[in-house]
Amino acid sequence: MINHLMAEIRAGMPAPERRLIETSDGRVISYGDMLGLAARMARSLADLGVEPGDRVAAQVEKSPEVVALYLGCVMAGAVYLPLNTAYTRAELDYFVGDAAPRLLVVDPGRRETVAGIGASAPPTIETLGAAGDGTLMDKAGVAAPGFVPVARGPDDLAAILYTSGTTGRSKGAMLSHENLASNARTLKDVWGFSGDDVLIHALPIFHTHGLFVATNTILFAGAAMLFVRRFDPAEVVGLLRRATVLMGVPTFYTRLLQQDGLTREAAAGMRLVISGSAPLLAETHAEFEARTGHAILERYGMTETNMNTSNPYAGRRVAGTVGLPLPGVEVRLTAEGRVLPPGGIGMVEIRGPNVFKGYWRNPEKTRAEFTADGFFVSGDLGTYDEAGYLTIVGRGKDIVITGGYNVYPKEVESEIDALDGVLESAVIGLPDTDLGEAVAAVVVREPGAAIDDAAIAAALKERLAGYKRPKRILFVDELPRNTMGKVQKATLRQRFGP
Ligand code: MCA
Ligand code: AMP
Repeated sequence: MINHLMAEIRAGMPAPERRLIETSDGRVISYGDMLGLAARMARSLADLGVEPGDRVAAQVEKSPEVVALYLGCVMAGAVYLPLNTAYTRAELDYFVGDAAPRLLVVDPGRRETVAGIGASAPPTIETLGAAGDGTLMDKAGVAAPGFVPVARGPDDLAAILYTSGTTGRSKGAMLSHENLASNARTLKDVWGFSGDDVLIHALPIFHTHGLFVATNTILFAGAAMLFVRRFDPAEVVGLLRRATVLMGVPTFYTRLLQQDGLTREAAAGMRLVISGSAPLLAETHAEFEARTGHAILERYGMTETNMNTSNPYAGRRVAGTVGLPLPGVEVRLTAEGRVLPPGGIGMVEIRGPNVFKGYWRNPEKTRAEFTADGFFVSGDLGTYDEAGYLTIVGRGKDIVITGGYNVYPKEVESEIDALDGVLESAVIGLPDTDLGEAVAAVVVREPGAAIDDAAIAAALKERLAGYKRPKRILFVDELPRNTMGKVQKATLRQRFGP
């Protein structure tokens, strides 16, 4: 048996000397370099005792070496578990406890922060730095070359990505080799990728967007990426002349529009500009087209499903919609158990080779989010028109999407409620021109308590990644509730919104 995902990446691979990644400081990593380093990473993982099926968690800064670690895990038959670099130690404790990784790879600067982690089943800890340094790189540097990829079938796991989900704590979405391969294959075809493409890659590589939609699609096409470590609008504008494709979250586009250098001329060599992860305002779409001549192609996906729908590459791109189902992906809308015709508003449900294998060690939650006929219940509300274009009109799940990151209000509320002086809180998303939505907390103090916003903000800093922390903390005497006792978040959004 072959290694399903690696075999397909190899099949699309151009000559080994062709460029895969170029970094902002001019470092070039060819396909040959990448596969060679990935094989030595795989050998190092095996030497460290990582066996097929073991989880390898990584909280590391973006660099080409991280791509080699990801591919090394795939080659070794391990399950890659990338973690947001913004997570605090308290957040890491949860992920390590839940996923029980065999190995945890962190930035050298965070080595001390993770000391003693995973008390009941401590992982081995190695380091990997953005400058290509760290103990794992030392090991890979002297590892024997020519690792033969471990046999893995289409249904074997390649990755677990944690998602905020609809209820409860963050859950690990189990993604198989074929989940990832089928989506990369489809996106390469429908978006017309070839070996001549050059993608501006300014996204983080610990989420679906930057890792699978961007990196896997490029690998399948044998194309190249200009790696920008953190999105910097001026740098991205400067790179447009050397690139053919840009992928980003809506905040990228609103920030790019503030750059004088964003002109028709600067973007003349581009063939495609893609947005996803959060709703793109029709107004941003129109402004971007007026400035550059490019109609942004919006698509829709989830951690659990990779990509589901996309506006067409050749054909009408309709602003405000997320386009048509991708080939091989079934998308339907339901309400009260009935499948809806065009025009109705209902729950978006998805079935196809892209849909994940379930939540890690959580069969009950997995069962609860699939229908009897195998559709995944997305938690998004949508409607589609006669031509089949889907529009996401809202979310059935209580979630805030800020700058493309999802924040689960319950998690933030639990942290705030645990503070002395706080009786209860409600976390909501308020419209924000830069981030789409900004996290806000509405807090009720305990009688007589004097806790203020600065004290709450300081306490949360220890516990929550920055993007989850409220941009505004507001105080009220009591939270509005309906007759069932449920907090009326819509009322709060109205009261504190613009
Ligand atoms: C950073 N901060 C944020 C965000 N990012 N606050 C709210 N929302 C955010 N998204 C906070 C930091 O904690 C910090 O706060 C302050 O803002 C400045 O941090 P900095 O790192 O300088 O921020 P930035 O460089 O301006 O980042 C904004 C960004 C970034 C470029 C929009 O968040 C980003 O790259 N987002 C992309 C997310 C993404 O890849 N999503 C895909 C998920 P303090 O000063 O208090 O410390 S995959 C997905 O959704 C699905 C499957 C799909 O369809 O793709
Ligand atoms: P996550 O899997 O947690 O990264 O986020 C997936 C969620 O992001 C989806 O369920 C949608 O709510 C949202 N999303 C992704 N792409 C879009 C889009 N183009 N328009 C609106 N919402 C989107």
